[in-house]
Amino acid sequence: MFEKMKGSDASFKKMIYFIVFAMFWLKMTFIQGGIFTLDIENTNQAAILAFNPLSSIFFLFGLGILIAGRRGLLSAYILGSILLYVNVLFYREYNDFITIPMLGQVANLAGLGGSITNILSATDVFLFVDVLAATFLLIYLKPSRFQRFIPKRKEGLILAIIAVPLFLINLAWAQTERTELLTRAFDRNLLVKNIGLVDYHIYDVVLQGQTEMKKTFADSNELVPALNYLNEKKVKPNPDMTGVAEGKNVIILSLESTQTFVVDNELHGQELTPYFNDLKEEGAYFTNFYHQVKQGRTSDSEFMLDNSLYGLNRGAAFFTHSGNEYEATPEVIGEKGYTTTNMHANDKTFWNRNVMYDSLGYDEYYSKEDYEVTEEKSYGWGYLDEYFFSDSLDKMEELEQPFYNKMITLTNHYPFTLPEDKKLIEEGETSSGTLNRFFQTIRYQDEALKQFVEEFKKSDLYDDTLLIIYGDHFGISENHQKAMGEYLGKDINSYEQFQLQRVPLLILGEGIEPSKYDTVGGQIDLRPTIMNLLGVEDENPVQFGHDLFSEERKDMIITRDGDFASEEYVGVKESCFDRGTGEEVEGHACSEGFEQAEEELALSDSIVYGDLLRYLNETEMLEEDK
Ligand code: GP9
Ligand code: MN
Repeated sequence: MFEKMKGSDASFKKMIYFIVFAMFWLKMTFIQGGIFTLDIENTNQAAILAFNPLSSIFFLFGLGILIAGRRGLLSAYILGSILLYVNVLFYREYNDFITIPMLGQVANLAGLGGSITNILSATDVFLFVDVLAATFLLIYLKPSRFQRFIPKRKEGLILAIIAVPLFLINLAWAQTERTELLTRAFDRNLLVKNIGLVDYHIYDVVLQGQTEMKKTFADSNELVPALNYLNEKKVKPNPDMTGVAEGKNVIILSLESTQTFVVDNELHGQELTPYFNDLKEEGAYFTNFYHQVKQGRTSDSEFMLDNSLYGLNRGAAFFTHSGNEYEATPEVIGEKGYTTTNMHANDKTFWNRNVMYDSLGYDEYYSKEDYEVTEEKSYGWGYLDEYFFSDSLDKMEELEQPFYNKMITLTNHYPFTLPEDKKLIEEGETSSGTLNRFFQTIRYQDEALKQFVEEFKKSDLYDDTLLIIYGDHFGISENHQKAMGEYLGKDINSYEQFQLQRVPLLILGEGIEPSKYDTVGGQIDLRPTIMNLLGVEDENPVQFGHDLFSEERKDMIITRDGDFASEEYVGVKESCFDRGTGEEVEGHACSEGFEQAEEELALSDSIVYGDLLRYLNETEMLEEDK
């Protein structure tokens, strides 16, 4: 056949290109579709998966040719194959894809000893058959026999350039399934599923590059403005609350998409959260507590909870800054003898939690693989809350005490769907299906909460545990303002929209007097509040929150958008409102608040982007020397 082709050099060349490209495409498609479990849910997703290797193949092979012609193409083929295979091995062991910060774990693969045989499979040789074929085509078919198969550098350049529109098409197509795919920096399964494994690595390199640049140019002096600012704003925690929960276990229960407006509210004459409505009377309940998350959603709330630093404006710090140095709650109380854990029945890679929890100093993460997740016990996003709760209680009873355990529910997540037999209330009747269903999942979550708290109260843990329940962020976005207005019976202007960002916060435990607090605060304040209750001296001065019980506290909460609520005002998108009445007031009344918001967010960003906590000890020593 090749002999015949000899006459037509151009078509011969095209054929070689075609075979080489097609072999790699087939292999990538097989690995992505057959070895990785990427949960392809519909034909559009399957088509994206089949399309996404193309841009990387053009880029990789084009670059190879551009650098070193025919040999460059072969080198690219071999290197690309190795990259795929290392990921296959890594995936089998960790059920995850390699990131640059995780390269250390790739090295561990070599040291796995006995278990390396578990991740190697005899059929893996088929993943290299094509490498032999490519070597034969590109090396042994000597130019002397086929004079004209000599790829030109220029061709390499053209191929690499073609990769750009291919990638843009891929991205636009993927966005039909997932909006803001790259900026929201979702979990790696989603990235690989949508842009393919090789492009995912390129993305990871770019992300890492940006991070490193910011870090490289940072120095310890940059921490000083933040330290000064925080020193100035410092307030004394409430001494009456100091140590009321000393030595106790802590359960932080993060309720998915739970907003304050559902509390003590009804639909069709039925309470949406009957259990929580009663439970809140048993502890300290905060009525003006806000979420402060942005694109990182749940992960941002976790970031604030443990660091008292703001999340980022773009992307999720959990994803982009998991390699930073932190001095987070788990690390601090871990040193005081606490066992620190997370329980959440989702994939451990979601929000990069498996990596970030290590950075924050958690001892253990019980993720989906640690729960008995079956089809019957799952719906929508996965494991139904009722089962998550009962399994988690069993796990907690086994933990070494005292423990600090964060639990994150899942069922009340967009698109808010439930099996028929779990619907305890009729759908809503507003113009938004999303809001109508949200009422049902909220009601379900409350029932699951009831089962959990009642069981927990009967357990031995109850007397020795502080239970902190909060909503992670909104469930109903601005897009459903009209429907929300229909339900609440009022117009939702920007003030009302801001007030809808309140999420419940309830602190329950011995020593916590049942009371309602109208303090204005947010997730950034959780850490100092918890530390004070535990009586732990938290020496990390870089915290933007303040004890919610503090008498000295100035009412203030700043959102990631730079909006704020203070004791008197709510400042939203440059408009100013009286916080109590919601009346719009003169803009200058809010100038001070906006300025503080801007300054505070910039300082927090400088710390995260510059990885400045690594200089903490150094800077403190300098301060002491003065
Ligand atoms: C996923 C869960 C939901 O594990 O935390 O994430 P979200 O989309 O709410 O950030
Ligand atoms: Mn969430």
